[in-house]
Amino acid sequence: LTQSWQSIPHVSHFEEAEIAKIEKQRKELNEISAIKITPLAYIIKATSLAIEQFPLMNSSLIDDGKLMLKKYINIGVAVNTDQGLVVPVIKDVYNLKIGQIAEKILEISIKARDKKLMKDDITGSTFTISSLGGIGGTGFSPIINPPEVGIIGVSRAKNVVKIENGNFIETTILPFSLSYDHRVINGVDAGNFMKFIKDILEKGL
Ligand code: CAO
Repeated sequence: LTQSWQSIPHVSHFEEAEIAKIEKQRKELNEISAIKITPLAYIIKATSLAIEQFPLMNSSLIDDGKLMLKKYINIGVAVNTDQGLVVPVIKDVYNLKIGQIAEKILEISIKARDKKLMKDDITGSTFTISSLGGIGGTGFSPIINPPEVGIIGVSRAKNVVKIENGNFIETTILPFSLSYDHRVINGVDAGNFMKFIKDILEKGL
């Protein structure tokens, strides 16, 4: 992380999504699901859909200054353990449904906390997500996980009241951020990528 921070010009972009629709769906799913589905499953799915549209986000800058674009989407998920932070990987996220992603989150976090992660579990990520949503916070700037070029940080959703057509309506707002390598990603691409994720989360999955 020190090397990442010292060698990659990081820029952070902050966004918010109104997630009332997916929160409703998540609560309904949780009533019939054997495992708990958290907002993170939706964010992982939305990110994989956005990466497909913004392939630069799924690239690596290699030594001779060339970019390697990957055709697979593997999402690293930062997991907090007694021993510190580890980043197991959920592979081929693009093909997984929300329930399957939730199962994978549970599986990797149990393995991480039981110190049972194997080499294959922690290698091959193409983009990382760090969620502090279970704890709190309104936004943070995560450090890029090299050789990736972007990382999303998820903060805690909160219920707010908005005014729509003169009426007060309760809704839920999720703050999330992107740190990106400014040698590879420009601000407009980052803004469009985040807007794409916001739109997916707002429309529902
Ligand atoms: N907004 C509101 N509530 C949220 C939320 C969000 N963005 N994200 C999670 N929650 C809720 C969950 O729904 C759950 O609620 P209930 O207890 O009522 O069911 C609770 O918070 C706890 O969620 P969780 O943290 O156990 O589950 P998760 O899927 O969100 O995250 C994991 C799993 C493994 C990523 C997480 O436990 C973890 O380790 N996070 C720390 C990562 C970290 O250290 N990042 C910093 C790295 S430095 O960049």
